[in-house]
Amino acid sequence: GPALDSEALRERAVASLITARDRTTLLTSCVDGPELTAQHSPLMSPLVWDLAHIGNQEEQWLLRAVAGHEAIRPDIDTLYDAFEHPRAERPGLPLLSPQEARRYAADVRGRALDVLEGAAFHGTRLTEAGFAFGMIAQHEQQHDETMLVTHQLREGPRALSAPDPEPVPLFTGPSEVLVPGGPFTMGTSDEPWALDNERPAHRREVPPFRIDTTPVSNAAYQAFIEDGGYDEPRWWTAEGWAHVRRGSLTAPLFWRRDGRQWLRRRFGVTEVVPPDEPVLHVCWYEADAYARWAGRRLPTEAEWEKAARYDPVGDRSMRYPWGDADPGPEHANLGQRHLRPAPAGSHPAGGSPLGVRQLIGDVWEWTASDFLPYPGFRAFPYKEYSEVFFGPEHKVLRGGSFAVDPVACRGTFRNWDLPVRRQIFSGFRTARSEEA
Ligand code: AVJ
Ligand code: FE
Repeated sequence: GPALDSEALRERAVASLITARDRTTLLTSCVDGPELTAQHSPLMSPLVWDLAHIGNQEEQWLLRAVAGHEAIRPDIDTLYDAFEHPRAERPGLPLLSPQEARRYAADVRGRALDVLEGAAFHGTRLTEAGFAFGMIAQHEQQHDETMLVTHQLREGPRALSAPDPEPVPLFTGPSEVLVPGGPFTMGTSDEPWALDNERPAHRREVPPFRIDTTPVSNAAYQAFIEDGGYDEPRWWTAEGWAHVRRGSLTAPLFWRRDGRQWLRRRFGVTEVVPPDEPVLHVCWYEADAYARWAGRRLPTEAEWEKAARYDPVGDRSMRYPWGDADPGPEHANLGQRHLRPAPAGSHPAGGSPLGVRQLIGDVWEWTASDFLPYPGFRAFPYKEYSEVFFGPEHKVLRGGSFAVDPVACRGTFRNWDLPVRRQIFSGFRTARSEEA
């Protein structure tokens, strides 16, 4: 891992907190008050809930747990406890108003920066290497992505805009890459801000397999639709087929057929589905069915991570596909710089040593795997971050989307969700076992 001294870590913590708050401010100031308190979908919280929850988590971890401060607002903790109130219930709670929520989050932030200035970065596990600060910056960025999902679900005119990614020539390289079999190191024990579920580093045996060079594109997914993929039970698991029938699914979320072409609504603007862009807003069942139709399968989580981190020359696991350097714009489409994934085949500089592209950024990639603890897992700093979600009901997503900030994205980073979810920025790539 990177050996940063405590001053560099402190600077990184300050910068990460500021970047996160700038984004939170953008996402909660580009619509007016009633839109912040409205519920745009029963799947999501009102934006003003996310805002105060961000402040409340920061208060609990940086002010109370790290610095031992008294609670500023002990009365609001249960309102912003995600386990007390499911999302659908949140608009009915006596939430802070947008103005109160902004003031509260800003008040907490001012005190947190004071704590950060004087914090010893060695000492308790929570402050070692500034972990608690990195955890809270990642938490805010994760809610910023959640708020961006809410913006995508919101009806009404465009509120956000960003330049489109650079166009690239149609990708004509090999469609898949052979990853040699053998053990590799999965997870990490030395990335300072890695979350509990990414730990510890351990060896995994992975048989040889082939994986798509790029994420599956809209054009490829459309071929599955046009071939009657949604009408053919044989491509679907039993649960997936029941889900497709129940919900009358015929295409990714936000798609609409218009004669011979498909349109999609993206952040308040309708456009023709761009053929070269990675497919977005598919659930695990759709990804799994497409893969079967294509004569392939989803990669396991271990396969995905080996494709993303394994350097066959050095026989070691790297932080990212391109090496150990932090992500730059040349490597990956991250950080909501754009409001869409980059075309399939973009970012050759972010490719792996074996030539797999776009593993980081663009779209979250569904894997075949259930969300399970690594051998030697220890919940830290609280069971409700990861441990309570382990089990077969959640599938793992890897790699991060265009809406993920670099602080919350690593070759080891694990996301998870229910197999029916598709409002998230989810796509996939496929794989197949290499015959011995
Ligand atoms: C890791 C994205 C599944 O949003 O539920 C936010 C992150 N945990 N607050 C989620 C999280 C607590 C989590 N995911
Ligand atoms: Fe949260």
